[in-house]
Amino acid sequence: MVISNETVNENKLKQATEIVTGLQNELKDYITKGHGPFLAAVYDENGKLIAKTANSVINETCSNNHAEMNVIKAAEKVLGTYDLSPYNLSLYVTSEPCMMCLGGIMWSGIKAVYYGVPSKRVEEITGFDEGFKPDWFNEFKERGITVYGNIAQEIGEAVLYDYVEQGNTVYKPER
Ligand code: AZG
Ligand code: ZN
Repeated sequence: MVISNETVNENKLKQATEIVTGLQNELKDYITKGHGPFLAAVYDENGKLIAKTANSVINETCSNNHAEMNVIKAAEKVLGTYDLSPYNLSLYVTSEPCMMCLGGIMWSGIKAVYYGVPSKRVEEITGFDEGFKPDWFNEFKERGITVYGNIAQEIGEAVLYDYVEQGNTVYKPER
């Protein structure tokens, strides 16, 4: 069941479902190339793709290299700015942003977030730690950032199940 911090707009949801489903399918190829199981894309308000990047924590040996952090960096490089807010950009991602990426999204000036699998399910299926989060749907709403979640969730969950079944790495610091 899709959730949002605004009244659901069917056009936005239809477009987001197409994009997130496409990302989930593409993600399978990224995983075979050694990426972590998360893929993100940034689009402008005309539906033009600005940047697309997968998680590269393992293959680039950097704990911050989540799909969302990578795609924000890439979009800022493409547009030549550290402030994306004038561009009315949307971020699409295969799973709910983690604790770190919520901060990264806030500081970037992204205006909307559309995600697939909720963090609770990511943690249950894979064992990744998504961190602790405030009531971020409302926090983002107050900052003018629209959020839609649980988009094409089952397709995304299947990709995560496969990632684990194939014996891929679930990185996490020791406790
Ligand atoms: C993650 N969650 C998301 N959404 N994206 C990543 O790149 C992640 N890495 N670990 N958890
Ligand atoms: Zn993250």
